[in-house]
Amino acid sequence: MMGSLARGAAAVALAVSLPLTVAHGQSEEETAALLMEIDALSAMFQTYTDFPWLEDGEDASFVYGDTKGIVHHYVSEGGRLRERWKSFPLEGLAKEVFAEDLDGDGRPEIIAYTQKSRIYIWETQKYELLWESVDISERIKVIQAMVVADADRDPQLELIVCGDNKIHYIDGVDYYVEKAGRDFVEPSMMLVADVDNDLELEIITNDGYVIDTNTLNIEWANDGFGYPITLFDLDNDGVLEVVGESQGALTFWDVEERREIW
Ligand SMILES: [Ca+2]
Ligand SMILES: [Ca+2]
Ligand SMILES: [Ca+2]
Ligand SMILES: [Ca+2]
Repeated sequence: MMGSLARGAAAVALAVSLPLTVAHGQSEEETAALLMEIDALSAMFQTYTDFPWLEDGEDASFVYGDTKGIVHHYVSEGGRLRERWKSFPLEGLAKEVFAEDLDGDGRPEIIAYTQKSRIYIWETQKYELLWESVDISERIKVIQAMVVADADRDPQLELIVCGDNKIHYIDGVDYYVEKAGRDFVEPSMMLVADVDNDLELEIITNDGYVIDTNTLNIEWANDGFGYPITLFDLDNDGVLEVVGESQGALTFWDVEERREIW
């Protein structure tokens, strides 16, 4: 019973982490075949993200970083995959890729960071490089994890970076470090959500910390949430629980009540 719940929840977690955009008007078989193809790719590449913008005629769109340090943007038209763009070889292999609208014009930018702590941002009309973090890479030697979210009081998205074991906010429009925390954390994955129902967002690091998004101080800590982590409202009370996997089993934490609930 435990096993089937764990599998079900894992499927939910996977669906949450891969919100594919598939257009209407395709046959079910075409869609199924395409999804299988994309699933195979997403399983192969850790550095994979859905691209939440479709041009006319496109059924699906995603971005991945390959094992040679090149980022690719693939689209599917009529059930066929086509590479729309690829980057130059990055300084280091991409550790993670994101597609988020940083400048608020409706169209996502492609964001990648590498094992050599270099961050790249491209716009996606002409794929011009908007930023390469040469200065910040001199200051931050190792980027452990990144998440893109609007976590502070300015209306734009921030790049929330754990670099050299401290949380940093990098402005998503002007690309400077606007805030840095002092508490030591060591995540390989982070999430941003209101997990304690105080109407303020928290940063959740998979190594077990819940961090205030204003002060960047640790609010609560446990021995670790596991890896990967995701969010799921298990008890259906409208507040997300933190879900983490360790050694094949899922654990759910209610951060509001500061306890494990499953
Ligand atoms: Ca944009
Ligand atoms: Ca913001
Ligand atoms: Ca909160
Ligand atoms: Ca809940």
